[in-house]
Amino acid sequence: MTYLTSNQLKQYQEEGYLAPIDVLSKDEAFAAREEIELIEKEIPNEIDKSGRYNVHLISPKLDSIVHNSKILDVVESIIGKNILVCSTTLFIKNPYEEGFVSYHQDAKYIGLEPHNWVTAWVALTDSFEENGCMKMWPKSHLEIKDHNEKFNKGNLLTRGQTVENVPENETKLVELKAGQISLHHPKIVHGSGINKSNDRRIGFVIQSYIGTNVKQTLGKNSVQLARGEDKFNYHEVIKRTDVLMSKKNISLRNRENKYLQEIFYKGSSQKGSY
Ligand SMILES: O=C(O)CCC(=O)C(=O)O
Repeated sequence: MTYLTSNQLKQYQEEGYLAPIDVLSKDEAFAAREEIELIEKEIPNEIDKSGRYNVHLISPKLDSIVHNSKILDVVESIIGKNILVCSTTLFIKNPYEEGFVSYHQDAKYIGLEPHNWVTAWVALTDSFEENGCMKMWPKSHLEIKDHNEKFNKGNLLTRGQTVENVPENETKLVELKAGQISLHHPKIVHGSGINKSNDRRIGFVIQSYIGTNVKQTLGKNSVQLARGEDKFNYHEVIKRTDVLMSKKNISLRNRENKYLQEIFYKGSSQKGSY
């Protein structure tokens, strides 16, 4: 078992994030990338834009990452031993596209309360400054900040949620090798720039691992039990998959993604493309 050390836990609690943590081999990360690229080839547009959510429901390789015991060990150190996974997002930045992520706090719009949850960002390719790795504003997780909704071009967030005036000189790059993960707090301010390299940058984001005591306050999220037991039963439980792109799982994923769209656009008069 590789639970977090007390120093790592202290760093997460004080700074609001922790990285890098070794989880997958390079080959395992590459195999997951290949499965994503196979889905992109076989069912064009299925997993881009608003289809980028919950791909683990149709991809056995992503499913096995979500339920990876090394990730669950470190997650357990933060949220306790009863762990649900409530959804995942692929953040893919292709070379020469405009995709970026404005500075934001996940807890502002995800609806999961209380904040007994943590996000694991899994690098399926190397992720570094030139290809637009994440940037964290350390210690910004102590309070929720105001966000503007910009719906701006290239912004990979649904509504272009933006915390303004983030002091760039205080932010830290989260550079990861393929197979490593970072963990971030629901309230840390984070974002990322565009990919200026010649290859794709692929982050598979488990967003998020939640304690069984966490409710969805803005709508509905189904979950999978990742570890322990659920005595609260707040959410519908859905099955894991061991079949690639099955019709049944594609329609389950579509239903789950509809729920997510309702959460992400709740109270918004405008709809973006994500
Ligand atoms: O992948 C990125 O660049 C940003 C991801 C993000 O905002 C998140 O994981 O919450």
